[in-house]
Amino acid sequence: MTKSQRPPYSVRQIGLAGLGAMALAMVSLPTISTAETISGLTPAKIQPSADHLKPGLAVQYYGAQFNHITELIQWMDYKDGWSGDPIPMLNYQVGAGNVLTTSSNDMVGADITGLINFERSGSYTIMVQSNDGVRLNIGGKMIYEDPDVHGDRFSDEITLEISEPGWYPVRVLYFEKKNTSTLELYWDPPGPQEIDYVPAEAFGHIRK
Ligand SMILES: [Ca+2]
Repeated sequence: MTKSQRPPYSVRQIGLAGLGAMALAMVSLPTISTAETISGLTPAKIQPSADHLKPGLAVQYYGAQFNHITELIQWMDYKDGWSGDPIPMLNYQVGAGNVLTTSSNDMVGADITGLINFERSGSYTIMVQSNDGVRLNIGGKMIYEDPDVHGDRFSDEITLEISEPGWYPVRVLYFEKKNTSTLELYWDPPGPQEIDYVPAEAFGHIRK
């Protein structure tokens, strides 16, 4: 650290009690960290017409115990999953209840695929809450991952710079190991809306 980069105070000036108070103040504030900005997302090559689009996201399920998203990916390489009922929107915070559209409450892996509609260009702030592991890809970019076993946990705010309106490919890899499960995707689109779940009408998939 050079002299010019030194913070304008020292531990000795604040005192350890002061540092403790600062830490407490940080804990009690909402966890809004410096937003990461991601641009260069690629829309779907062929924009689907409304009559080709089925509601919600398609999902392939895998019944096994995973501890990390990479374990799910390896498992998917040599095991066939089964097609589940489409996922209307990502608003699952179900406690110990069934995971997504399965009738299982534990040991579920999910490969969720489809399209998400960014109706306007501009900045979309998104947030993910997960329990357990998740990896989110949109428009060919990895947007977020929290890949291991954990209780309900939010991402930071992530800003997507969308330069071209339209449908973008989305893929969510997710697993629930045991106990409670959560998978939520929120956004704050450009314009007057506030942050809320990405609505069902913004998701679609092409039937395979
Ligand atoms: Ca869990």
